[in-house]
Amino acid sequence: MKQQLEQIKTAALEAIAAAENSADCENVRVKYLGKKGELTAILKMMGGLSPEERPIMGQLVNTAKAEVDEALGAKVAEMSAKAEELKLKEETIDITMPAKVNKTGKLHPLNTVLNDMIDIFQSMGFDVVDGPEVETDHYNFECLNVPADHPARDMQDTFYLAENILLRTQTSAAQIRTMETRKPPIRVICPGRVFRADEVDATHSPVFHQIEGLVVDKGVTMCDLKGVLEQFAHEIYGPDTKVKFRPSFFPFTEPSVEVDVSCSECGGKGCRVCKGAGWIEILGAGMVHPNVLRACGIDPEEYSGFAFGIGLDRLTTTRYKISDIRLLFENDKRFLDQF
Ligand code: 2NM
Repeated sequence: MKQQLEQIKTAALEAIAAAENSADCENVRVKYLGKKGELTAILKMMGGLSPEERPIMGQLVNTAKAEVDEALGAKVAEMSAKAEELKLKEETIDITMPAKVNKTGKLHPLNTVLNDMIDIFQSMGFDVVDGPEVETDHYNFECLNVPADHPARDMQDTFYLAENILLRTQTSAAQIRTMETRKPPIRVICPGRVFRADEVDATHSPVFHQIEGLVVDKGVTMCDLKGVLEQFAHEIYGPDTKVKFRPSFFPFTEPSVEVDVSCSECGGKGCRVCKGAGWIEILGAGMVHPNVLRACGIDPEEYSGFAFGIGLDRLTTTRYKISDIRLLFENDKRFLDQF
């Protein structure tokens, strides 16, 4: 029996030495130390021994069990230490690796110019209002005194989505909605995207941006229009900038004007930027047509107003000397990174 015990112990210790993972260790434990294990079995066999032999044998079995148990514990500890070491190795951080650079975003040049414009007009008491890009024929044309046979209403010039539903060709529709919902005095600007069925080239895009302004109150005159636009031109182009009104025509204003500013590049002498004219056309404006006021429920006998429309894209390309409007919409990072 002693010999048998020695054999079992040796086999157990060998199995422990050969164990490669925790499952192997567990198998060894069950096989030798478990309830039905070999060392446990030997204890049970001791019933056949004499009373003198029994305690001696009992002692031997217990010592063997303790030895195996200890060897197993040591093996398990060794394996978990190894696993820990491996894990640490795998998770080592290479502090010599180049750092990840956080790329910070910045404003698109159109938004930089727009924010400047908003600052200027807000400082003169204008609110910024918004409106839908998909509009009805009613708000985009009817209320603006644009007659049914006007060429702007043609399919060739306007993107129609359905009968009487279109992509707004100007942000005036938002101003009409403002006049319907607010009572004078009204002072608003409406910046936003507008759409026209234009061929794309260096100066035209079917999607572009406008900032339209509107003031309605008692006793508003063309002098107020000129004062506001002069202030705007001085802030954008410098305090020596001159502003010139030329007669023009828009269905929604009467009288209507095109507004030129003296060329900020040459001061009015004539250069490449102003094509020798000394003046640069920057916007259209006028006194709101009585029919437009009436369409919005405002009595033209009591109130008057002025309105203007500025092309944001042109303002941006001239400010940054961008040669092609398409660059503003392609969003090539190499282009945008320059601003
Ligand atoms: C322009 C030129 C002239 C304009 C008119 C209106 C409204 F809604 F009051 F009738 N908003 N904007 C207007 C006037 C726009 O763009 C070149």
